[in-house]
Amino acid sequence: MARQLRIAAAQLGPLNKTDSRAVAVARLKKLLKEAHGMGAKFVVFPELAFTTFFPRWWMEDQAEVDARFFEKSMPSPATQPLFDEAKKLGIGFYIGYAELTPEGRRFNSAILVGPDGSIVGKYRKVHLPGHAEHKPQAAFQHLEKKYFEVGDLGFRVWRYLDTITGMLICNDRRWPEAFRVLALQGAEIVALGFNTPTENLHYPEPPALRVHHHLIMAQSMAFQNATWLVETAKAGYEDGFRMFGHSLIVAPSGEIAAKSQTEEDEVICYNCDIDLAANLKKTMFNFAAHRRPEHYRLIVERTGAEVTPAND
Ligand code: CDV
Repeated sequence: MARQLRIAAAQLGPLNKTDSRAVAVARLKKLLKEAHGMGAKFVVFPELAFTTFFPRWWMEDQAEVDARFFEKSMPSPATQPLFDEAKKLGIGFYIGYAELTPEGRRFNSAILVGPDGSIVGKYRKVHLPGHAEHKPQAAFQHLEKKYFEVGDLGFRVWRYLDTITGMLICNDRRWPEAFRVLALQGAEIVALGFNTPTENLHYPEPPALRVHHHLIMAQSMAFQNATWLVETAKAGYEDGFRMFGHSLIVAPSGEIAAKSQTEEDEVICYNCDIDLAANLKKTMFNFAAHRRPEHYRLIVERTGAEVTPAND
């Protein structure tokens, strides 16, 4: 019998600098209840879902940054109500947060939580975009390289709700290598939260083109890896800085099954046939039959592009 899982993407509208954890958790709980009312069994929340997207600000007092934006434990007294609600409803979720470890290390992390409220898996973001130095001339900063270390847990999948589920975070969605490593471990669902500014920090770019790239990447990554892909935004004007929405549920066929319509709190939901990719995995994307890793060595041996023409 085909496996069906009703999955929701629970998009968050803006969370401003002044919004407390209690405000964020109350909104997340409301979205969780809404998703449950729509029949969802698994809810994907955004990246850094408990606070504003703080890497847009240069801040020098690290102790204050830690206190305001990082979680020293998960769940914590402030975030526990979300876990309690999920357990009460019997619903699993993915959520992103800023993690401060007992050793004082900082990561942009996401966790997979089971319907019993227990943490099943953790992922720490590998592809950190932006810069580490202050750019005072820029309209806003993107300081993920200042505030976080590169994730040290690799790209993993977990047995979860009768599926094989992997996690990624935001900028990872631009790197085919990340998806392929999950697909090589049998990923059937990839859950991903994001915060993507509508404006390009580096050069002028039409907002519609940025959304276009978001859509084509999601569709191609899902298809080429024969997985369901759930991407959930934090969107809207946070303290005046806009981020686009377009939360998505994409089928292994590469078709968009559901898409958000607003830049506010919004739940989208889809009945995902987890076995939909079976034929694709047996034919076109039968990795065992068709992949040629002996010709892919540069992928792991070389980081930046070098011009090395065969006829030099
Ligand atoms: N939070 C992110 O990783 N944002 C990046 C932006 C900076 C391009 C993204 O890939 O959406």
